[in-house]
Amino acid sequence: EHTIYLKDYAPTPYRIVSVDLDFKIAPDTTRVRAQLTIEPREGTEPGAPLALDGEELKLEEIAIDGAPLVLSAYAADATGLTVIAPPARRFVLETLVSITPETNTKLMGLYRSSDVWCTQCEPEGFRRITYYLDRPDVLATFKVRMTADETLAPVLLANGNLVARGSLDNGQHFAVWEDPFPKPAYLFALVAGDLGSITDTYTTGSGRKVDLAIYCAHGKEEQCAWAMDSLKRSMAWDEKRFGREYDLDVFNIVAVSDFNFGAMENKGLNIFNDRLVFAKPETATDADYENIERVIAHEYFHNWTGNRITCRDWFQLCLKEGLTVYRDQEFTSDERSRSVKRISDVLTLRSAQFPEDAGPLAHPPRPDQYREINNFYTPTVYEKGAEVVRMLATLLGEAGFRKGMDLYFERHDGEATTIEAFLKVFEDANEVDLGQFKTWYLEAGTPKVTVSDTYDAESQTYRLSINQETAPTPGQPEKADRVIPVAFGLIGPNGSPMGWKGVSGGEVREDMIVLRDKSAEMTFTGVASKPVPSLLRGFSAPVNLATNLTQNDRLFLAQHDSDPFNRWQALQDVGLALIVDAVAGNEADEAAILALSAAMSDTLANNSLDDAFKALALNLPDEQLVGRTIGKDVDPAAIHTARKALLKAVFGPLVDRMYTAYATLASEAPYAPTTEQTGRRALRNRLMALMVTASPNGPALAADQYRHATNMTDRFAALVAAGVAWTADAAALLADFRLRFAGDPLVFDKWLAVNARAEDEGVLSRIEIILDDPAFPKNNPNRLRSLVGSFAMGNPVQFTRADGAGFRFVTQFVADVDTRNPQVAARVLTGFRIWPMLEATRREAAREALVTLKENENLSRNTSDILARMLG
Ligand code: B3K
Ligand code: ZN
Repeated sequence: EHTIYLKDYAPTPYRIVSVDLDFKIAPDTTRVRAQLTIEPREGTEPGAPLALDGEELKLEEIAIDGAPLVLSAYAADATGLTVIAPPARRFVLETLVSITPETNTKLMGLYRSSDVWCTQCEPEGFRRITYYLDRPDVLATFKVRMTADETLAPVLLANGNLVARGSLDNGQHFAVWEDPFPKPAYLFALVAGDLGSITDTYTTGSGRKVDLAIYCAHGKEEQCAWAMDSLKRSMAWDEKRFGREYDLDVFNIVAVSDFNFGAMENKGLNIFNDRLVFAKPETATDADYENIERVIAHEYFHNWTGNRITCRDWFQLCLKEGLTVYRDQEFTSDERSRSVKRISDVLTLRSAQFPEDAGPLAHPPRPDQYREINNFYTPTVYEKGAEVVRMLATLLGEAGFRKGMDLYFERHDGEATTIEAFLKVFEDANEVDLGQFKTWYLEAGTPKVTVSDTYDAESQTYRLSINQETAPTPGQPEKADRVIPVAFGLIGPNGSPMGWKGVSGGEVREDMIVLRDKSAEMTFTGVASKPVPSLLRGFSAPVNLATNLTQNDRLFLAQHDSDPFNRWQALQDVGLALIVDAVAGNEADEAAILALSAAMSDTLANNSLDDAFKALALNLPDEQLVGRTIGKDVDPAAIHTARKALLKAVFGPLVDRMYTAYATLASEAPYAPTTEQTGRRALRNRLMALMVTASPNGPALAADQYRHATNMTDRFAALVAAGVAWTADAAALLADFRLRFAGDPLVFDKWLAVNARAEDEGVLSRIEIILDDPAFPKNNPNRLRSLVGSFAMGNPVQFTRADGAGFRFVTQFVADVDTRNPQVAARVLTGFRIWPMLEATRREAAREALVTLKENENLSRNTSDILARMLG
């Protein structure tokens, strides 16, 4: 069995000091000549074998220091090349291999996307380009020469700075790029093709002038302006907030149409999925604009957290990913609204990471074993990784956190390092012990924090009892107690913050309880009247919170809490309790429903709240959250019905008010992706969606908005509302949408996603018809994920149909796609992670579909790894 363990980590016996690559790029076959300057590390046994990684390479020549190797001096197989007894000194290993990018449907290594040659190397793609020590702790400088036909590939790009270019005979030309910063092979990149571009410049604080360019398919140049604007703001922000400047003279971004992931932070040459670059008001939504801004920032921030300081091994992936997500979250918070960003991030965490943590694929942010590293680019490594960094910042305070970060850059620049080294800089800079904190990195699972309170009027004492519990996860039956920062406040009967004289029984800072033990009993003295506690403000830790608060307490918080996150949370909690109750078949708590309706009405009317906040507040928790709260024997259809009924009960009485607000929020201003406009559209479209459910006139309103919209945000919001609810005109609107934007693949993705999310019974057969169309692009990850990924992850009722048809459709799709692109297949399959929680009929149907898939003997390592863990 091919399992890799963290405990087995050892440095390679040889170092690669520098790399000289010569690419002869041509249709069908590309030849790569590599000259690797290699030396034994200290302590390496003289003549110890040198084992290089290599996959799908055809070796044509091999030499050491210019002398060809005899056959008995090396061995090559499907996974690599071994030089049996290399010199016990520095030497140059030269290989010539041929590769075929045109047949590379895995999209790892060098491949072709719409005629452009491009690369994706993280994590293990470089070994599909040449023989190499393809692991992140081998850092070398790279010089890259590329030759190609001048007409087919007028643009030739690689990492670093351009040092030479020129014309050759036979219509060929060449370019030479040099990257002075030693880097691991996963950051290597190359692009060759016929591309358009936009350019700009940025001058760093210390006066370095950086040439910026975004390359794209011809005709899309104007759609790159927002990405460029986002890039310049990101560069300025990293200087201001973290003191980090850019370090090369050029920064290039290339947008390609076929890409397994969102984007890639290759040194000086970021390669992007084009959906995260292109934007214009007619075809991109506000959410698209925000996403582009976020990902451009994220990849740029990797230049310091990922590239200058990289990971020692792939177990440390969250060292760069969690930290960089934290940094991009902070960027968006500073550029836009901090509280709105926090709520959206928590929504993402709860919908993407919490289910992972609660299911068969649960793993710690820093795993200690893997079979296929591609399966660990997960919400846990990314989003939970960011939460862990955020907790550090919360516990140390902004200044203490910054001191640690400064030390991190100072101490580890140029290194491939570990989570231990990361924690150590915060310990050293702040003189604290983070030994217990480290548990967050090492253990999977979402802790449950339970709080209850009592008040004694006579002695004016208030008691809070708090405890933590983390359920077992696969391979981790025992859980240690964690350090949990619980930001909090007490609110008095008049709605104002309330103080106390003394507190004992726990670690309480001004506005934060730090729970370190299994439980704590805190006594606050001098508390004049019974307060309502506001707990876990700003979602100060990634936990599930259970309290003894009544529905009235929550409604009180929704009105009075000074923490916007908890105001939002309080409303959600009231709704959650009502849905859970309804699913359990309990009689409806009419008083609470009325009160929630009134609170929603107040929220809508409140002039001190901004529109984006209201858009998030005027909602009920999503169905999957309800399912997880119920926890076992879940019936997604029953949840769907209960939630819809509650939406009607809460928002039905408000339809007139909502319509008035909807009309008032209309705007004639020309589209701009500003925070103000975005918030306004978000609220207006939220109201429209609510009316589709809660008012008989809603469907007509959506259709009307669809037809008259002047930007994609409004048009798409109407399409989603109609399409998901599958209103009477949904099919007509979808048909119009498809025709209106025929020829724009990114808009086609939107169309696919709405089709996939329709909640009616007919959805599955419609998806099958779309997929079976011979013209459907069966190898493009964006198309596949928009259709089948959206179905498996975003249509819980139809995916989990009791007859098992949804499950079977997805496993059959996975088996088919797996033969061409294992990464896409494995990712779609993770949609099954909720199966153990389902009620018996659905659970059995899911299990059967998975077991049938397992009978397939040719599954990729990616898919069989997910499948094996899924079945436990
Ligand atoms: N580091 C890349 C992810 C590459 C994924 C490979 N399966 C993008 C990012 O997180 O910035
Ligand atoms: Zn990243």
